[in-house]
Amino acid sequence: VTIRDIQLKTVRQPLRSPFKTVLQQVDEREVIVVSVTGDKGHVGSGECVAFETPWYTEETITSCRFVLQQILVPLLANKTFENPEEVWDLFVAVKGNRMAKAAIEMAIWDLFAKQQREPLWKFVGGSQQPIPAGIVVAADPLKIEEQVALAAHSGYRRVKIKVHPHMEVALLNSVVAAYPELQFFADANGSFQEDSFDRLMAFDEIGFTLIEQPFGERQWALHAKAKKELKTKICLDESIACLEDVQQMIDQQAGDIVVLKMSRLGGWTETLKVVRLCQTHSIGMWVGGMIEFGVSKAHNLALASLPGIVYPGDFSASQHFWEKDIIDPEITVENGTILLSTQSGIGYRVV
Ligand code: OSB
Ligand code: MG
Repeated sequence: VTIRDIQLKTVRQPLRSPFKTVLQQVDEREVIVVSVTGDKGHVGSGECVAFETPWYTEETITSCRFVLQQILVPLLANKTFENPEEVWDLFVAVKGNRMAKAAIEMAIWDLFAKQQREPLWKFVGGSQQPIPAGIVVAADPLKIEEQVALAAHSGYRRVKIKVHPHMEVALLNSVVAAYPELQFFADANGSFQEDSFDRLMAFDEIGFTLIEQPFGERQWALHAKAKKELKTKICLDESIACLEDVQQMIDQQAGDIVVLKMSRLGGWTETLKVVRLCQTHSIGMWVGGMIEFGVSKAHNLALASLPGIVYPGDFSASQHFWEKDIIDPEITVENGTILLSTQSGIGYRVV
């Protein structure tokens, strides 16, 4: 594939309802949609999902726009690639900035799949179909019961609840106990600390399938202690920003499960390396969300089709966050699952 043209387009939309975590409240979302045209006229799409400020990752949508426009687009101009992994090799010249790199790298993977007239999920070796859906409850404690009820009513079978050390265990207990047919995850976004370890122990009896990122992203020793002392599986999200972080988790026995965020890892090439490493070490995986639009979701659905992705990811319907998604058709959840598209590439038209 020879790169003929790269376009960046900013998309901005309010969320249908605020997304509240201990770290930040998100009311509105801005992303950059990357379109890469190849020499045969196919167009691959990627989506840069960095936030407006560095509350979740170090990169911001503004830093990504700069790196994309000034560094990555010129670097790729008129380049020819035999396979999409070569893009990552070219990117070693640029330090860090993985979210910016991911957006354009993923567009090129889509382009390769389209030139081969193959759905992206098959192109990357995926087979699982349909994809189990999962929804996130990120709201005031008073609204948790109502939102879980709504999720269950809408057919979701996996619900992730945002938690923090000061949350009432009794409330969480009653919610989880009320829906024995649902799988519950807890996501702490690093809100626990050494002095709240006993609070974490109190969460162990609730019946969560896993607890995601209890401690800070560099807290390997605390996570290892949690893995040792809790029955509930420990899952790392923010800690996993590159392949070496996964190796660190394995070496230190700091977690049981990895959340895959292709945007944070730098795109498909690095993510596929992480998947292989996790499979070798029997580490469970699932695909995390970024309150993103359909282009990013479509890539993530392809990722979720790979063997080894054994837990349901952050896959809600387009209309959960958005009045109108940027893909056609929109993503819909049927019987708690999402069907993969049989069209080539990401399988959705970008509108
Ligand atoms: O920690 O998983 C997280 C959204 C934005 C930033 C961080 C996280 C999240 C989510 C996923 O929890 C929400 C989604 O897109 O479904
Ligand atoms: Mg998380």
